[in-house]
Amino acid sequence: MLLHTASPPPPLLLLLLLLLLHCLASALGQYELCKSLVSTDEGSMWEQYACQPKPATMRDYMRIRVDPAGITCGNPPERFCTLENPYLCSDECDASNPDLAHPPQLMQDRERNGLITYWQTVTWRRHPEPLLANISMSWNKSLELTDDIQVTFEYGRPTIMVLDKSMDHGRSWQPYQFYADDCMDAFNMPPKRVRDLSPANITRVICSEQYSRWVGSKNEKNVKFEVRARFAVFAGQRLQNMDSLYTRMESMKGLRDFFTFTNLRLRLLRPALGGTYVQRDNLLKYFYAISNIDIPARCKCNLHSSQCLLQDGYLQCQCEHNTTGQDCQRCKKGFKAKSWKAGSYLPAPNGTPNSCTIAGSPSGSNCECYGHSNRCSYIDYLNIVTCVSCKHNTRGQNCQHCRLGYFRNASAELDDENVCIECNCNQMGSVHDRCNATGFCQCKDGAAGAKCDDCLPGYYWKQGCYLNVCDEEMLLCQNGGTCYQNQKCVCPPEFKGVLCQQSRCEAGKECSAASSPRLHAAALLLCALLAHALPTLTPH
Ligand SMILES: *[C@@H]1O[C@H](CO)[C@@H](O)[C@H](O)[C@H]1NC(C)=O
Ligand SMILES: *[C@@H]1O[C@H](CO)[C@@H](O)[C@H](O)[C@H]1NC(C)=O
Ligand SMILES: *[C@@H]1O[C@H](CO)[C@@H](O)[C@H](O)[C@H]1NC(C)=O
Ligand SMILES: *[C@@H]1O[C@H](CO)[C@@H](O)[C@H](O)[C@H]1NC(C)=O
Ligand SMILES: *[C@@H]1O[C@H](CO)[C@@H](O)[C@H](O)[C@H]1NC(C)=O
Ligand SMILES: *[C@@H]1O[C@H](CO)[C@@H](O)[C@H](O)[C@H]1NC(C)=O
Ligand SMILES: [Ca+2]
Repeated sequence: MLLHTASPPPPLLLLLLLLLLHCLASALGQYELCKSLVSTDEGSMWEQYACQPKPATMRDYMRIRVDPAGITCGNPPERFCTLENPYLCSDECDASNPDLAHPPQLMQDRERNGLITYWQTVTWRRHPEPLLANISMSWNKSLELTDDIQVTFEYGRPTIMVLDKSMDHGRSWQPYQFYADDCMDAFNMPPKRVRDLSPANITRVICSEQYSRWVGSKNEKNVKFEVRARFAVFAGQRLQNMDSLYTRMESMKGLRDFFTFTNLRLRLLRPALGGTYVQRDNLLKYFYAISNIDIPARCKCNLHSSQCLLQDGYLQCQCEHNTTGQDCQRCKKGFKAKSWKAGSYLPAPNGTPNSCTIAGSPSGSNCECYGHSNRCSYIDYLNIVTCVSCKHNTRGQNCQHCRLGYFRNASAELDDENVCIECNCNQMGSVHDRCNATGFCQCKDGAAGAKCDDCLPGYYWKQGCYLNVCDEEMLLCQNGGTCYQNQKCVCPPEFKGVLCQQSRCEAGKECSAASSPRLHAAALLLCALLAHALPTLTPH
């Protein structure tokens, strides 16, 4: 590709190289080349660049789903009218007749010969119950918008609608933009246009009235989600300064994510009315019909791939830079000398590839550290190479073990930043702060549970586990005593002992007069007897 056979002085060579690269980049469009073979005095070598796939029409790859069941018209067949001429009710929808059916796939087909094909819902015959429909689009792939989303409505645009997006394959959703003919009324949001947004709040979710007002069903069919206008805030009106946009993508938190999605969803909440109110005597003119959904986007490959191909029915980045994964979001096996990083748009024009490096390459020094260390050192007297300052709570020659006090997450890869989980042993209940390979701590006597923060039966917790002094089964407090938190019996005044088993009068001492009257009497009797016996026992 780039061949330099002569040998000009190095700075000039570098300059020429940069110049050529710049020409190449502008000829191809920016970031379209992941690498090129450069020949130097020492032989040819690959140069690596940040790269991304070309934008594509993602309509061709989307899976579309319409809810609720039965919202698509034609089963049973029905008639519908038009807003402009409500008494012209000649159109018919019949799911069983291919010429009269309006199934969801007509939102993503390629229309030929100017013939418009569209998905259509049932009419609003159940008015005033709302006419609701969801259109969910999924790709099973992270994508980045490159231009406006455009949804084409036949027979009028909805008066209320929400565009949602998901970045995690539909597990969680967030609103992308609200659309209404009256934003305050529909969503309690002030109406905004993208041009009202400043660079700092360009990722704000707004409610737009621009695409929901009635202008006639033929005059304006499109509802847009403006991407171009948002790009223009940084790149200029004609997007002539894309470098500036790419710089922002790197520096402004949330900007790239704003354009990223795996799923989209249109929530249609109220159809076009053709005026301000619903005419109850002709509900057959209210319905939704969509002929096309355009989604210009590119595969998100983290700047590690310039190609994204359909494989086994799904889009897949063709990863370079020794990365792998659907989005090139991991280093390939054996290339984990340092942590994975996305490529960077900076510095312009070619960016930084942030390639994964082979265990054995100079920066890896023949020592795999699973991405937990960037440095290795050679220990002379042991004749080994070892990773230095393992991070992420790892240790060992290859950072392949967890530090004491941590254990390995068995379901995480060894190069995962979170592979080591803190043992979290309870200080009071455990012998020490280390745990075994499944996270179990070593408990002191009486303690239990994986973290030793619990007690065995027969023990109570008080900054550690102690044997029960009393309980409700074996170690009952006696003589009316009550057991306080398994720690002690609270005895009535005249008893003592651990279980209140001992009378305070026993052994004849400390028997106060106020104690038990019955005992008191017995004691008196004993004294009397003794007094009586005393003279006879006394030796004369
Ligand atoms: C559309 O999706 C939203 C969010 O999941 C859900 O609450 C709503 O019930 C759905 N509407 C229909 C008509 O299926
Ligand atoms: C998504 O795509 C991946 C391959 O890229 C495939 O393994 C997986 O099964 C797909 N998921 C779904 C839900 O289809
Ligand atoms: C965006 O910021 C500008 C000025 O910084 C402000 O005038 C405008 O109201 C903000 N827009 C939104 C939607 O908050
Ligand atoms: C990726 O690994 C291959 C060997 O499999 C090597 O030839 C190539 O130079 C590596 N690329 C980068 C960017 O490190
Ligand atoms: C262990 O790793 C898996 C895979 O990365 C992750 O889903 C899980 O949450 C991790 N478990 C814990 C306890 O961190
Ligand atoms: C860790 O200790 C627990 C409880 O003693 C035990 O069930 C488990 O098998 C141990 N795990 C390993 C890997 O030794
Ligand atoms: Ca169509």
